[in-house]
Amino acid sequence: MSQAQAPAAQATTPRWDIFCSIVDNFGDIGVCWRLARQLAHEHGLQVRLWLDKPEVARQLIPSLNPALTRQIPGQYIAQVEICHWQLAADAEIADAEIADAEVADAEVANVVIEAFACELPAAYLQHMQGRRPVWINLEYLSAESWVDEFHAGRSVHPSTGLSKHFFFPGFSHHTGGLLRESRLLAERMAFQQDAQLQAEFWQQLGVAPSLSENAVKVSLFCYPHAPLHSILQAMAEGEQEVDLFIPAGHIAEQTQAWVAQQAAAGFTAHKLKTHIIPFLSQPLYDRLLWACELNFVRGEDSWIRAIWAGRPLIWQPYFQQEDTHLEKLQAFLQRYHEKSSASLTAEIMAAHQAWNADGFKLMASTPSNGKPCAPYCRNGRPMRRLMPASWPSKKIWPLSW
Ligand code: TRH
Repeated sequence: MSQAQAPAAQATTPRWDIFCSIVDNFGDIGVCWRLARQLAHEHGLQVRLWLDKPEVARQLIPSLNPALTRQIPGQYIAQVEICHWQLAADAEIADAEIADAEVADAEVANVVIEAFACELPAAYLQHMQGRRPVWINLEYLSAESWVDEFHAGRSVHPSTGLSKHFFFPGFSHHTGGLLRESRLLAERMAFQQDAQLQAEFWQQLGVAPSLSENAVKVSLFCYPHAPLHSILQAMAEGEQEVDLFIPAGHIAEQTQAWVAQQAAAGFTAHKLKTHIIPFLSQPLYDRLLWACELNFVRGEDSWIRAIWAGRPLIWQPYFQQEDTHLEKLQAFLQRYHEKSSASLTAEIMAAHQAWNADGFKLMASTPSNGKPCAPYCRNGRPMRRLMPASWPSKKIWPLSW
């Protein structure tokens, strides 16, 4: 089947629409794209993924047409129909109303997923009144215990009377759980037990000839405010050889600059070898996590993939106001180390604190023009992600609109 073709679907096959607004980074689209594929492949559903920034999504979905139009049908990739929509609430978009009208031409699905409270297009919402689909808001992941109480909560929309159900992913039986493909662990184990598969993987990345047998392999994916120089310095000065793999992006550039600085200062005979690799597809990124002995991950999706890799990890949560991210970090580490010895737990906690602490100081600072630091603001206003209007604090449940 060509990628552009729709998979043969029975008229009775339920259709699910997923609406994703890419606010920043890759987590929104990373989770939605993974979910869309899983619903289509493993559950045989007709899935349509609505996204608003094809040029960003393309990093994760390389065959996506960057000039994706707002037409229906959209582009079929991996059995998922991908369509373009634009956020009506975004003041930058002058033709938001037109976008709404086009979205409304689509038949409303049986199940509508609003990812991360992105707000459905007004016209689509209006059409939902007739069809009354199941409406689910997919929430952010947290290991905090309050999530148990709020998973599967419901809220009635004031003007349409439609119920919106809240799905909280999480780590306990009282939450929605975590996304994991049914064959993932078997594939991971096969890969980790097969030296040949791993050798082929390193070859594919183009780094095989420069790898050292004695080196520990580490992958690094983090936010720009992480204490990057400290970790590079520590690895360079340590006794253990390290092969460090950094996917292309801001951190890769900072690392290259650091390496150049070190070389200029004549400090080259150290234990750290850095490898800048391409930004990988999601399946290849999984392999990187499986192949490394330690993974630095961030946000939401790479964090979970590192857990599924079954290798030690250092997590950098997405920065949030009022240090909410620190509470998330603490909650996760407590859960993750429930069965670890006290000394191991203390060491892992200390490592996470060190990795996250410098960044926190930086983020608390404000540049001289008085505006909050990028990338946590857009157009001079704080991002919705950090200050959701309907959700002033994590403990206030948006049961009223
Ligand atoms: O990009 P992120 O920082 O996304 C974040 C978080 O999701 C956060 O919760 C959210 O509020 C914020 O975005 C807006 O980190 P995350 O979640 O790990 O997403 C990265 C995605 O990119 C993930 O699907 C893994 C994928 N990835 C690749 O496919 N290839 C790569 O080479 C790398 C480094 C990542």
